[in-house]
Parts: sequence; structure tokens; C-alpha cells
Amino acid sequence: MLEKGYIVHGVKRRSSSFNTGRIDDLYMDPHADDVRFFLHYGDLTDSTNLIRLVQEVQPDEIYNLGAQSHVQVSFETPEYTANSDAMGALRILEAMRILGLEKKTRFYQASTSELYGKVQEIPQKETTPFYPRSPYAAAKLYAYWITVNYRESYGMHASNGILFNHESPMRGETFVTRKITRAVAGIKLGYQDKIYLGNLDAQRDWGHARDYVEGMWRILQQDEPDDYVLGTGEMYSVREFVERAFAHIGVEIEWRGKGVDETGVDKATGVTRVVVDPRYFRPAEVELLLSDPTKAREKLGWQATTPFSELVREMVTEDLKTVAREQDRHDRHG
Ligand code: GDR
Repeated sequence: MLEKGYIVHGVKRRSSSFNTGRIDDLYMDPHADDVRFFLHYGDLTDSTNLIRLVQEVQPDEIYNLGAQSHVQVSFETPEYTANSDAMGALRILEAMRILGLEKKTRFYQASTSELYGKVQEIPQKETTPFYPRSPYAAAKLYAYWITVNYRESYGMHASNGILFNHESPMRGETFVTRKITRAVAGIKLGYQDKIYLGNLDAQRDWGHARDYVEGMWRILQQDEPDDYVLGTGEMYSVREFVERAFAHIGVEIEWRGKGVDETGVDKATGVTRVVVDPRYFRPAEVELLLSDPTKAREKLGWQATTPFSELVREMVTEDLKTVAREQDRHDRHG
């Protein structure tokens, strides 16, 4: 957004430890003349705060990417997840309405392929029925429909992007792709010897976040608000992601055993590198997600441009640098 010339206002939650590591390179000194990036304290669970922020900023576009976004964690914190992910979207929409911004401000809701959950149709497109399989997905279902409802009720330019998994070197470290690429880097550099994972059979349509944010922006530039699936149209298993990531450090993984006893072994040395830990199994799993992004291609001229192999390569390459840097700091400061 900054590259496109926007003035950007972000909202961050108060925490006693730093939580802006992934955007610190965008920081601009608020005392400078040409500041275009501002951060405000706020929270999707706090209506009055949201109303005040929207009133102050009077935004042309709001992108609601805020959420408790970890599917497994949502089983541990279902009420908080509903409050931030479902009610949070409603609070922003209401703030826009209370402040009379229905016709001025455009709204983007970060909807998700998790809405499809238990598969009703393959591949999944805008008309595929939803079947959420987690407190996270159930909360996001509400947010999806309240966005549609405010569009239809009040004529707001409110749209859903139904995004399939989108990854990058900035992905949080507890999501499976980044967990794998970090571990592969740690193994290569000799700081760890194996990785524990959950369901290796799960299949996902993994794209690069860089492509997807362009798609979000295009959704809000349309004359008419609407809902769009963004994905690559290709699907790989967690097991394949593991194989691809290890291949980048020259390790060929051989799979032995079945189910909870399955392990991934370095074919050349016989050393165990991957172990299944049922702790990472979910109470209800989404086994398979595969997008049909035809509508986005035809209406938005949008297409994912980063192939799976390139995504994995970039993430492993960056983590080799990140892990080396962290260890260096650790060795110097203890
Ligand atoms: P997902 O992402 O649930 O698809 O949601 P995640 O990377 O957490 O899981 C993908 C699949 O991998 C399996 N898996 C593991 N997952 C994690 N986190 N850790 C493990 O050790 C592990 N082992 C196997 C999971 O069971 C799952 O099937 C992401 C989030 O960003 C959501 O917010 C977003 O809405 C969707 O993508 C699109």
C-alpha cells in the first residue's frame, strides 16, 4: 500500500513485549515531514476504540486482516476467537455506519478457505457450500455473512476475499510451512536435529502472500463490491512440503512406518528428521483445500504468480539467514 502511494494507518494491540518485528522495517519517524505510515493502539474486541480510530482517520479503505488466526489455537480459545474474528468484523462495519461512512469507506473482509472445511466440492469456488470445521472457521463464517449483509442492507462497498493459504518468509512460526522451513534451516546449520509435526496427509493450496495482497487491493478497486476466491489452483500435502523443503538443503527424505508411527528419515545417513506428534492433530481436521480462482482471473485480472517450488525455496533460503543471525546473536549475548 505504501508503494502504491497510500497513507497507511495500522492498528496494533498493546503487549508488554515487542510485537511489531514483522513491520519494523516500515517504521517512519512520526516527527518527519513526509510520514505515510502510522500505528495506533487498538483491538477488535474494543468497539469504542474502533469507532474513535475510524472517526480520526476517516479512511477511504479498510482492510480487516485482524484475527486470532490460528486454527488449532481456536479450539483452546473459542470465545476469544469468536469475539475478535466474528464480532470484530461487525464492530468495524458498525463503526462505519455510526459515523455515516457507508458511502465513503470501502471495506475488505479477510475471509478464508477454512470456510469450506469439510469438503463439499472439489475444487472450491465462490458458490461452493461452506462447512466450517473449527471455532476459527465458524467465527469467520459469521464475518463473511455480516459483510454480505451490510453490503445488501446499507449499500456499502463491502467485499470478501476468500483466500486460500498464503505464505512468505514473514509467516508466523507456528503455521506449518514456516515451522518446517525454520526447522530445515536449523537442521542444516546444526542447531536442531528433527521436527515434530501433526497430520502429514493434509493438503493445501499454498500461494505467496505477495500475490494475494495485490488481489485484496484489486477487490476494493472494483466499481461493484463482490466476493472472490484467491488461490493457485494447485494442491500439495504437508508431506510434500517437507520433502521439497529438505531437498533445498540436499536431503532426500524417506518415509517409514504409518500413522502416528510414521517418521521421515534422511535417506543418505539414516538419521530421523521428521516425527509425528499427535499433539498437533486437530479435534476436527480440514483434509483438503483446492481453489478454483477463475472468477478472480476473469473479473480482477488476478492470478497467483509464484509457483510452489519457488515459494518453498524462498522460505528456506530466508530462514537459513534468519536462523544463522539469531544464533549469532545468541552466541554473542548468551
Ligand atoms: P491452516 O494453516 O490451518 O490451513 O490455516 P496451518 O499452517 O496451521 O495448517 C495447515 C495444515 O497443516 C497441518 N499440520 C500442521 N499445522 C501446524 N500449524 N503445525 C503442525 O505441526 C502441523 N502438522 C500438520 C494442519 O493440521 C493443517 O491441516 C491457515 C491460517 O493462516 C488461517 O488463518 C487461514 O484462514 C488459512 O490458512 C487459509
